[in-house]
Amino acid sequence: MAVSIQSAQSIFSNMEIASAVPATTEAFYKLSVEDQLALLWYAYTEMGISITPAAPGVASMALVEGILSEIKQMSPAAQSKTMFDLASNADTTIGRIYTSLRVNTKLGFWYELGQLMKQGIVAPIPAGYQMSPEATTVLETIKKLDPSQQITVLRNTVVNMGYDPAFSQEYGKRSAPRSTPTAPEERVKTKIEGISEQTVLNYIDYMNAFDFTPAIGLFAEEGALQPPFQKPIVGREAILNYMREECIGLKMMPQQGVSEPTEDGYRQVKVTGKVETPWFGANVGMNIAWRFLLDPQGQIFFVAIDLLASPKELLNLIRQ
Ligand code: EQ3
Repeated sequence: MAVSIQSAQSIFSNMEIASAVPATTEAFYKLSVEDQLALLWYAYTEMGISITPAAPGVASMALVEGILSEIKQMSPAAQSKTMFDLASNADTTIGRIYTSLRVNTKLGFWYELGQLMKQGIVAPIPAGYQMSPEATTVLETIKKLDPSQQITVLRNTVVNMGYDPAFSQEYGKRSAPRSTPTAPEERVKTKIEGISEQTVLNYIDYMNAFDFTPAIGLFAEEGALQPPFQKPIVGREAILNYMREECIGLKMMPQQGVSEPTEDGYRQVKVTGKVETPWFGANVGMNIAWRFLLDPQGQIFFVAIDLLASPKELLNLIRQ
């Protein structure tokens, strides 16, 4: 059988991924927009994981200063309506600006709004707001998730706000700005127990240095990268845009792996380890698996990144 992206998706599929994340996200979207906003507020204030203050450095906040000061000057009712419009994907000027922002800037925008809500400058969730029983159930579910799953739910809801959320997912359609890679003397060479494939080691090193152009050179021309709970992003240009958009500030700490030949000279490699986001730093180490399929030239034909259900999955390196 010829190797395809579809067939590659099932390599090392005998692992438990954090499927509570898409299930909870789906339940979240069934709620009313008022409930969604209130739930996010309670989740954010009650989960007890704090956002790293250094994180706004990864977001181009200059782009949102204008909208933030506009919101600050609005009446409380207009402030609430602005948040409602963003969460309900309404076609407004702010909604359109928001959609054009990079992921980290969207997160930074809400981080700032959250701060302003805490300070009473932006309208809080109305005192005495009663969430529906459905929303209370979703909130309780979120509270029981592990921190990496909680922040993934939070992130996904924020990223999908604004007008025409489908647009921001099309990584091939717009070019993201370049980042400044880490200086060569500051880079650290990755070692992964059980892994000697240079392509995989280089992938981690380039990603940790935010050096995305050589990282993309490790991929086959029509190679694909599949982020957690998403469809594969296909082709070097689209993957490069995705990396520039989503990977700034990530710290990848692979720990161990396994590698074996498959059909037609391909090789499948599974690596497990931790990833930290710039927003939560070492407070939330996400348990991750990378499933690589390398082509006969040693290029990345496919890599899936999965959020694991529990730390015990880090040791699941069974070849399948
Ligand atoms: C103000 C408040 C609370 C209430 C209001 O009513 C509504 C809203 C929206 C509010 C504000 C919410 C806020 C401030 C939310 C902030 C959320 C944040 C900062 C979430 C950040 C999450 C980051 C995550 C989950 C990052 C995960 C990254 C991973 C797994 C990276 C994996 C990758 C690897 C390892 C690769 O090799 C390739 C790339 C890829 C990115 C896939």
